[in-house]
Amino acid sequence: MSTKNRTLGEYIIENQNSFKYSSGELSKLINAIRLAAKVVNHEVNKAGLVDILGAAGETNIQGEDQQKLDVLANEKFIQTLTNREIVCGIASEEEDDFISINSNDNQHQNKYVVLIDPLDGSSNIDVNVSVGTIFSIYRRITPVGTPVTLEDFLQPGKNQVAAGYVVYGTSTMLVYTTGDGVNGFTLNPAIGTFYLSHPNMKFPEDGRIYSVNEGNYIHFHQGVKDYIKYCQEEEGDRPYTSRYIGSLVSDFHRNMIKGGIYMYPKSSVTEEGKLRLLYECNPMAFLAEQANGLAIGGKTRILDVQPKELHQRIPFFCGSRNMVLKLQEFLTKYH
Ligand code: P6P
Repeated sequence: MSTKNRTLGEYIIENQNSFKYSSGELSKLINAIRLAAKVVNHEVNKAGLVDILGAAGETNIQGEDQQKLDVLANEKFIQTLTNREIVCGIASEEEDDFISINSNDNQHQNKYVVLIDPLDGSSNIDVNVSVGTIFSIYRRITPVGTPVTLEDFLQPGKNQVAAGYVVYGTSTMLVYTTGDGVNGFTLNPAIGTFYLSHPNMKFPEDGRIYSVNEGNYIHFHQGVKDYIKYCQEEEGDRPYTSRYIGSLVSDFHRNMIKGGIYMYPKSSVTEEGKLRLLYECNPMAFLAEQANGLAIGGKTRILDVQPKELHQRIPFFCGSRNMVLKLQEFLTKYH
């Protein structure tokens, strides 16, 4: 079947058998995420029209003001995944602890756990800048038929069976991998259908865009400072262009299409960095490597890191292979 005009539903069915664990459950899981993405997209697109903006009056475990859309997106994804009885557990940026899913008749028989950042970049909501949803999927490691445990969520990123994001931008896209490359699907809002618009997405090996919050420059470690100065020097194809949206999904998506590097380093203020390993860095790192890019926490490959707690943070550098390798040269100079 030609890839032209293929819908996400058709793509999932056609590729179900190529997935080594194909039992249909993962397909149902991706379909559930597709539905939740459409519901959240509808709310995000009308956010300015109804009184849904502004903080919901509560703070999450990160100590961040929860925007009402954060709360809504979190509820929609949890509700959709729970109702379809496909997962045995869910962890979310917006939930202090993981949620064990067990309906009366299936007694923990499902084998996947999902970790989500339901609305990343939510501080951009009130200023009408793109935001995104990030998801990460693992097979549980404790026995099926028993309640899910924290161990099922604290797996290294290399164990992921699928990962992806939804970017609610000038158009809404669902971009995901099941370990066999990265494909992007664009929503036609008129009919509520995602179409394959970006087959086999790849990071260009080189890029000329660097994405970092330079307002934190004075707090960065010397290797990061030296790399930023390297990007700004006049030599060869430099100086590069600085582009920073403040929304990981949007910066990542642009860099994957055009080439570039995204950096959220640790600093003297945020000693572990800001981004969360389990539901931000690991899924984006899986996508990056599936798209011929790289993702490191400094000297280490993100996907090799053994998590210790649900909401742990990690420094994050991700994007075009040769840009990440050049940065790593600067980082290792001081360690
Ligand atoms: P800062 C959004 O809160 C987020 O987690 C990422 O999406 C984004 O890249 C980063 O934090 C922005 O953080 O400190 O630069 O505002």
